[in-house]
Amino acid sequence: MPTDHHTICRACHAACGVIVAVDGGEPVSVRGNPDNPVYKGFCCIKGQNFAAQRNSPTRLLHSQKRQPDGRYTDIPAEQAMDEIAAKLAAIKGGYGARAISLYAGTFASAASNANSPVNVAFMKAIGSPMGFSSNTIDQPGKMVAAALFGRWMAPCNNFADAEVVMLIGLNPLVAMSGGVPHTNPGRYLTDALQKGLQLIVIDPRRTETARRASQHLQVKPGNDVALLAALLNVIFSEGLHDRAFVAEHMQGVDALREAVRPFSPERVALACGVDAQHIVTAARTFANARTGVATAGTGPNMAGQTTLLEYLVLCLNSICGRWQRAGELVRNPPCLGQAREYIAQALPPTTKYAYGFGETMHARSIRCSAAGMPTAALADEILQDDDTHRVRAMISHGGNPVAAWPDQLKTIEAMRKLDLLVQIDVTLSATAREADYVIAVKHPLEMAGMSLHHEYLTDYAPGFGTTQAWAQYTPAIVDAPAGSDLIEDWEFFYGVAQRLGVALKLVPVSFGGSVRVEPWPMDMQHKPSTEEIYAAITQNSRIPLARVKQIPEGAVFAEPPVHVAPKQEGWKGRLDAGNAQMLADLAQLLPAQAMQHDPDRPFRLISRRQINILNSSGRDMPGQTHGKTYNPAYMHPQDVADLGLQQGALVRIESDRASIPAIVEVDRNLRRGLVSMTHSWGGGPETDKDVRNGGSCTGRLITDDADYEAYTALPRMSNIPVSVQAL
Ligand SMILES: Nc1nc2c(c(=O)[nH]1)N[C@H]1C(S)=C(S)[C@@H](COP(=O)(O)OP(=O)(O)OC[C@H]3O[C@@H](n4cnc5c(=O)[nH]c(N)nc54)[C@H](O)[C@@H]3O)O[C@H]1N2
Ligand SMILES: Nc1nc2c(c(=O)[nH]1)N[C@H]1C(S)=C(S)[C@@H](COP(=O)(O)OP(=O)(O)OC[C@H]3O[C@@H](n4cnc5c(=O)[nH]c(N)nc54)[C@H](O)[C@@H]3O)O[C@H]1N2
Ligand code: SF4
Ligand SMILES: [Mo]
Repeated sequence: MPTDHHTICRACHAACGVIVAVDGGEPVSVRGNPDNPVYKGFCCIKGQNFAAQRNSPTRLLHSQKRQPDGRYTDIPAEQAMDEIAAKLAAIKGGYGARAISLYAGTFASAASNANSPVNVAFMKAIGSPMGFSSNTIDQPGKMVAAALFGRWMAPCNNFADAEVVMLIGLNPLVAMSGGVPHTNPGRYLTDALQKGLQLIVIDPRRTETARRASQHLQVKPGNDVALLAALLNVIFSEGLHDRAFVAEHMQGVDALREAVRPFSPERVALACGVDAQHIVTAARTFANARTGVATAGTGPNMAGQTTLLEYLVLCLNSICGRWQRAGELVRNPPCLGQAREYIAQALPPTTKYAYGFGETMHARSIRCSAAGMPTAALADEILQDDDTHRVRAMISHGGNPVAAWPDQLKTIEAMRKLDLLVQIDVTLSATAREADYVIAVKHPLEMAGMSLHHEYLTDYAPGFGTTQAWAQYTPAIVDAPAGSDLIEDWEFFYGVAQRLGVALKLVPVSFGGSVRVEPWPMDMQHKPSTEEIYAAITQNSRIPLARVKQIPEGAVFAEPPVHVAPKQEGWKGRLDAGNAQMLADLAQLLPAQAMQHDPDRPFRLISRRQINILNSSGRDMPGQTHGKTYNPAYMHPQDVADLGLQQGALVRIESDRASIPAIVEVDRNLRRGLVSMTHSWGGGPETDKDVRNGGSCTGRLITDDADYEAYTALPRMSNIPVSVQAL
């Protein structure tokens, strides 16, 4: 008879509280918990396959070592750590610690909250500044813009209180990421619409979310900065902004007003391919509501100017006063994160730490930004000719560079040039197939877990996070499979540090500043437990971990209620809407605005996500793919017909950088002239012949060193000019 256990799904960052049925020590199924007051029974198709992922025949049960002939053989984890430590010591001795890099991807933080703090401590202990993450190939402008703009010391209007929500290129009903609470977005959106929420969606595709919008601007991609400037222009010229908030808490607003003046709705409407009146209506709807929030997603962030885009989003929210004021209830304070004081006042910009500080990359002379080291420049750092300075080793932790980094061909070349590539993974992923060692790690169901990563979402940007203070802890639900040799991810970093003779100190996790812990020196003689790491990183939490542990199904920790305190006397901090660099970038935009149509590259490839797959994970799960083992190239039916093609046709999609094979599928919800595809499918070019059984990698179409953002090195990863030809 199966027994039910409460746990946290960690198949993505949403941390849903779910129920797993266990039979004979094996997880058999996962379902939502209808009694969960926040997730309300939610469990998406990926979550429903969480047990199947644990039991998957494609899962690695032993670490792997690549042999000279390219085959992989099992290697005991302890021996792998011995050999890797010896190689890292030699590289560090010969070329310095900077030659050793870390790349932390999606599952470095999603699988268990114990892992990231230890990998960060590891890099610090060996003395290498070359720690990278997927954050800088995502929406890095969010952090850079916040540093340039300043931060309100209380949350933005919560979704639960919002009269209007503006979503600029994000699709929460599929991504469970932001814009609508990730804790069951369909349900929250339905309830809010019933209560009268005005939903404005700006997206070239009539997405699942756009279909429920009060207003959908089906724009051409890549014009969102201009569109935001036009929205600001309308709001200023019609005097719809929150004058009192602007006067008391902002500076630079006159400069912003001047800078957006040339962006008339008519002019921008032409570039966006929408009706000018619709832009005016969107601006009025947003500004006239009493509460609300505007949020941008990956689509527009990847279309060229992530920082300027996010800066204007902050300007839009702020001139409309979309921040919580003194006396208001904070609905979603941290639980396992540190208690903090919310105050109705502005922290001034920290421009010095926005971009251009810290370690310099040889490639393109780009430096660290508030979003971290620029991942898109790491391949060049590995490939550079200067033999004494190049990066020679990389530990890739829970990410998949070959599938996810921009410029796949260069990435593969870089992976092959490394003296040492270690991939920490649960399966033989595309990057694992290039690695010298693959460290096989436990599945989340085999590890204790906390919902801390769901709290990080709240801190990510305005419009992210949920409506209640939710927290959950789960013990490991099952053991690792019999006969396996698996470790937790953090144990790898700890084990290698021990062998290198360096001491690890857990440093504050600073994702949006949610968790501040006292540095905690790890005992390097006697290995601490995961529980001790959890205790250390939650040492100043608002709700003691011990209390959260008492309620296995998780709970809302609303008591004592947290309110926003009034502005402190004499406080001078202001949000800066007049950053000179940002406004100069905006001025530059005008001449380039109407991007020329190129007859050789008549289509634009844009990004999207699919509900059943998370980036590159899950493509080997029959319960998730239901036989569709590729990522279609979605196009408007008329475009397909004009090319003389049909649904299911095999085509070559070519950019200025490279080409990929793909399978066409019609999508009536798209604008014409677009190809809409999910990313991170497919392997290298050698897998192209099997596109129907593995898909194709849009990252190969991206150039990482020609068209990139100056502050974060984020290349243009969406709105890529391409051609489409029958194959
Ligand atoms: N062209 C294009 N490229 C993109 C994007 C795009 O929209 N278009 N999006 C970008 C974005 S937003 C992001 S965040 C990045 C993502 O970039 P990455 O994080 O590098 O890519 P993922 O595919 O999420 O990699 C997850 C890896 O973790 C492994 N894994 C799965 N479960 C576990 C586990 O429990 N433990 C461990 N240790 N590993 C596990 C998977 O097998 C896989 O190898 O991609 C970016 N790349
Ligand atoms: N099921 C599932 N969930 C996921 C992921 C996944 O792979 N699968 N990935 C996770 C990750 S890593 C992230 S970062 C989040 C991302 O979450 P989101 O940012 O919500 O990602 P998408 O669902 O791809 O939505 C991007 C939207 O931008 C639109 N778009 C493309 N180009 C433009 C443009 O130039 N302008 C405008 N206005 N819109 C444009 C696309 O049509 C698409 O609808 O999702 C996370 N959640
Ligand atoms: S949204 Fe994410 S956490 Fe929730 S069930 Fe789906 S995969 Fe799991
Ligand atoms: Mo992402």
